[in-house]
Amino acid sequence: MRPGDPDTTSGDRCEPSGAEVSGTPRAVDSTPTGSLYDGSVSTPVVAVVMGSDSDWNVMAEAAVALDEFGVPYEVEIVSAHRTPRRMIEFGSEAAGRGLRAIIAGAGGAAHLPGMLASVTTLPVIGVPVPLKSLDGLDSLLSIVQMPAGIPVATVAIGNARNAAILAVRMLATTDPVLRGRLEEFAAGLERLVAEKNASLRTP
Ligand code: RP5
Repeated sequence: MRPGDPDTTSGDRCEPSGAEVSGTPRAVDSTPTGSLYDGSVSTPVVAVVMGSDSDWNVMAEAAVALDEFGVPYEVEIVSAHRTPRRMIEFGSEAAGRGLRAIIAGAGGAAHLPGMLASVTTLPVIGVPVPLKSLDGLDSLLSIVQMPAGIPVATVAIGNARNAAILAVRMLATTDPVLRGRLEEFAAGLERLVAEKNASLRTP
């Protein structure tokens, strides 16, 4: 399954609350060659997984950001409750398949990120997906309150884009080209704030 494939019409999802405001800088591609992320390698290094296709309207933002940074990824529905055996298989095999980070989104009784973290040594980034009831607070608490020893890095409710950027930061610790893209991205954020200040001061 790739971005755009899942049917996002089902479920009782709220609109994504963590979506970035328009005008947020996008990563700029000025890639020198010689990087894992120069476009020559398409083997996924990040998995974007979610409990249901109804999570895709939130999780798609992670895919968009990974595309911006030129990071290959895979997308799959893996449900902690509906496909528990597949979830264990997926988590157990993830590191061996060459993945370096897992972004896991789920809503409500959001056990997927934590359960994946329990069967892999890879970093797991959890995205609390907001449902209609409780505005995602249930999802957030389900993901963030992990027991000692089994961490899940939890981003804000609905903020799958930040999950992807965090994954890119993890990968960039061993890839200077990716680090360069992050620096350009951060510079873009600074420029954006400067532009907003300028327009505020313009009568
Ligand atoms: C969770 O249950 C999923 O992550 C999803 O957010 C929620 C509802 O799933 P659907 O009933 O919309 O398939 O496991």
